[in-house]
Amino acid sequence: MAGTKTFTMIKPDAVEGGHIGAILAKINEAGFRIEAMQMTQLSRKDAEAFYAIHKERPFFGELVEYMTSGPIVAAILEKDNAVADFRTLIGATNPEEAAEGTIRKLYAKSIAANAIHGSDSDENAQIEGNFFFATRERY
Ligand code: IDP
Ligand code: MG
Repeated sequence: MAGTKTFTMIKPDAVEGGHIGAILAKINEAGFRIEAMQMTQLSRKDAEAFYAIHKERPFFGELVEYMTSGPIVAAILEKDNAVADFRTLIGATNPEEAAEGTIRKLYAKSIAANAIHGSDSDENAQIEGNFFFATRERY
């Protein structure tokens, strides 16, 4: 059965562009409840750990540079079928391929600076949520 939680980050380009409010409104309008939220800036060590799964990919260095370039907003979101429904709401990784009306289509600048993160599985949603919000029992 699909889980009820996912994890997101509003990425540095979208924070810098002034899109936090519009993106949170879309998230709420799509039926997600915000369970935890924090604005923070990732250190290099944080970004390398969060994206460790991508460390062999050619864009890893660029990804870490970008994700540490400014503040992000991390949040745990709750809704039925949260992971899949949130991936639909944010759209494809490459904004040029993202569907009309998706958050990436509206706000992403490039495949790297693509405005928002969404967990890709229930297991990763739990790991990623705990990465930021492990001081309290949430799962
Ligand atoms: P996802 O965020 O849609 O799940 P992933 O393939 O997991 O996409 O990649 C993680 C992040 O790495 C992307 O959101 C994007 O910021 C960055 N990224 C992915 N592919 C590329 C690329 O080809 N060039 C530069 N950055 C990339
Ligand atoms: Mg991914």
